[in-house]
Amino acid sequence: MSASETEKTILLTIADGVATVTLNRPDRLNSFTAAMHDELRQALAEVREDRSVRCLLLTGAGRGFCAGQDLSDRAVAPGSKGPDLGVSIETNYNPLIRTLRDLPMPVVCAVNGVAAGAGANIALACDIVLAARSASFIQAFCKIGLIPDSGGTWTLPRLVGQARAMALAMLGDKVPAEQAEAWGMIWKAVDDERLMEEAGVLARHLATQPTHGLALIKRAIHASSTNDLDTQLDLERDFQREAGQSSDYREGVAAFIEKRAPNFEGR
Ligand code: T3D
Repeated sequence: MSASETEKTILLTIADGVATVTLNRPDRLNSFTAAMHDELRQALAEVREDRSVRCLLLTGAGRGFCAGQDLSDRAVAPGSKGPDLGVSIETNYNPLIRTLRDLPMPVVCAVNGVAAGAGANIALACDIVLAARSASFIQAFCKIGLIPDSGGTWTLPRLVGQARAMALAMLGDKVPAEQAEAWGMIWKAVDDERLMEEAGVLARHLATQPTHGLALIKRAIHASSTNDLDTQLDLERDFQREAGQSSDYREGVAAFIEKRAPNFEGR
């Protein structure tokens, strides 16, 4: 890593249609400062603007994925009037979760180590989550008198059910990667040394697929969380109509009929 890279709190590389964003404060387990939020916001704006990018891969540098908010980034002295955390959530964490969710492409998360507090819920907000076997997920908020944010109170019960979500949020217990997989919290736990290779293969595969169709799948699955069946059936009709107008749909059908591999352009 070059000297300038060690100073950046966010690293962004783009290759083969995949933007890789690395949280880069390894000595603080990639916990978020205000500056890191700013850099991540800029990086994600760049990803969104770059038409060559068809998949985002999010990971962390060093032994942790992300330990949530950097608890030393602001003064919280006993007896003092606390900071307005609502401002922090409104300015930084909520827009981040909305950006990951609204990005019109698959977002893969490679959880390379512990994911705690907002770090856990940022990972769980991604579309496909792989985790190193040694990684873990901790809803650490309750240990400092806070509540799960970054969508945690919405995402967690939907992924693991209310009983587990409630206990995890109130106890702050560590969920090892294999347990997270068994509970359906994440897609897959993989051997530590294979994590980045496997995540890279997955991200590069997704970047060759019908991106517009995948973006519609993402929106439809998210919408299902709040829609009733009738509303969802109408949404599927509308999205399928839109997908059917894409050149990737025409290419997919042509490739099937001609018994060849499709060449999707993401349009
Ligand atoms: O505040 C707002 O803006 C509202 C939003 C809040 C969102 C949140 O995320 S609140 C929750 C914040 N996060 C936490 O409470 C987690 C705190 N960290 C931990 O509980 C532990 O570090 C872990 C369980 C994640 C990992 O434990 P371990 O034993 O593997 O590592 P460690 O030794 O605790 O941490 C390594 C270093 O990173 C250590 O520094 P040192 O002693 O080597 O100089 C530690 O202080 C530092 N570190 C870890 N997490 C944070 C942190 N420094 C600042 N903030 C952190 N969140």
